[in-house]
Amino acid sequence: MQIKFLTEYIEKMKQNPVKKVAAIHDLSGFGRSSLTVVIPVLSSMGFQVCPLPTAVLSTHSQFSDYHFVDLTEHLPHIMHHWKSLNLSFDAIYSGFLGSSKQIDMVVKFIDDFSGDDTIVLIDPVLGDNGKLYGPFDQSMVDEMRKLVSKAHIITPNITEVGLLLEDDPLMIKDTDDAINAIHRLAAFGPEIIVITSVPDGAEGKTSVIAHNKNDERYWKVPVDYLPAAYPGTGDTFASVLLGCLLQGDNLPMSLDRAVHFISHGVRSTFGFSYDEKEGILLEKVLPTLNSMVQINSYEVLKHK
Ligand code: PXL
Repeated sequence: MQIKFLTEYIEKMKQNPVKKVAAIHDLSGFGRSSLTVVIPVLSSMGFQVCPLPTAVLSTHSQFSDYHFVDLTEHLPHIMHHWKSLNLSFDAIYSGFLGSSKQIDMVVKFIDDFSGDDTIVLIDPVLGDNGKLYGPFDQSMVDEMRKLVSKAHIITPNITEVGLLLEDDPLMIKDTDDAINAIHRLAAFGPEIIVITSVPDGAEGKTSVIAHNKNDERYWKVPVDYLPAAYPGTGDTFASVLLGCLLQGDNLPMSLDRAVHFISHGVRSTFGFSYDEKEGILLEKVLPTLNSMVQINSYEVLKHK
């Protein structure tokens, strides 16, 4: 009986010994964002990352004069080849897209490459600090709402929430504003909404606020704020969050691990006078990703 079980187990493992994540993001050669953080984070958490690159850039768009190669026309060919290989993924995870035309392609990707248990995480990358990112225009915002409605989980920052809701990109000033925004975003359909960089009433704090429609609970993870803005931390945060969920952690533990990993990365970098545009010193903190959680700060919020 046990031998039969083990044989069946090994047979099953052979089909998918390592979970696969389709990562639909750009490849920026310098500056630690998108695929250059998504791949190391998820690989070191034990997952195979299969990149579907949306654009190739010399650097992310916070540098000036970057070179941008839009890969929109190549996406259908890559998808066609992957389909012929009968691929499916344990997670489909999108971030920065090369053009608004790619949204319909990513919607099709989700329909074509999801299995029964596939997690769909959409990071609706649109902007930060109250502004759209340089390469985008309003069509990206309008199309992004479609993609958000296909997600199980979304991870917007406060600017992206304002843009998605056609509201002031600086509308979220505290936890209550974030909860109100979550009510409005829930109408788009995602089960789990995670809002990052929410200002916290407490002096010198910032929070992640999250809601799970299924159990109707709200979570808050506060962390000390440092006066620095490192591009790519949203990508790192969403990657760690996804990795924790794929490893089987519950939502608040996953939020805790992701928030405190970023905080550790920011502190490790802030101590040097390092050019913020280059991102956090990910390589210094990556090995801590799989160590036991040392700091916990999640709170459950009482809410009607
Ligand atoms: O981290 C978001 C991001 C991803 N990719 C590119 C970016 C940015 C933010 O600036 O420019 C190319």
